Amino acid sequence: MERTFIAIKPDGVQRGLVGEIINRFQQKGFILVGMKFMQVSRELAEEHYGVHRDRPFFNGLVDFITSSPVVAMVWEGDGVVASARKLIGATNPLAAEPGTIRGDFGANIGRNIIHGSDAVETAQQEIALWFTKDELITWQPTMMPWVYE
Ligand code: D4T
Repeated sequence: MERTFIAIKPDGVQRGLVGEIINRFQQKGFILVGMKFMQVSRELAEEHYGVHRDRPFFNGLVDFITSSPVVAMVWEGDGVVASARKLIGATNPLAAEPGTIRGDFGANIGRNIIHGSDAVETAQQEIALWFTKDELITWQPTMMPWVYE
């Protein structure tokens, strides 16, 4: 089944939104397969956001992601990559729909609470960057027949 990489950014952790965010993914029916609370190194942050290296906000973004702990997670489910992006909402929280995580809790693009992989291939790269294989657990929640036909 498909997997995606999700990170609750320093602002989401500092604002006490960890439980709320995990709840939304659980209630949707996705399966948690990996999770860790971590202080991100500059090296990891620069690699994760490498695609933005030449953008004006890059240094500020790396400063922000390394400024305070994050919760890194891997979630599994049919279509989880695209669906997680919908649960998260638009990059700019001011444009994100109410009902999405950013729409409900954010007010600034530089403090947008959560990251989610933008494509299946990116998800595979990000999962490999943030997690070792033995940190991911393949398991079958007993609720599965009640979520999937
Ligand atoms: P992430 O990658 O954090 O999930 O965000 P998105 O996938 O929704 O958006 P992105 O890659 O375009 O941006 C990465 C990250 O940079 C911050 N950012 C972005 C910023 O501070 N200023 C900006 O102008 C942009 C475009 C927010 C998210």
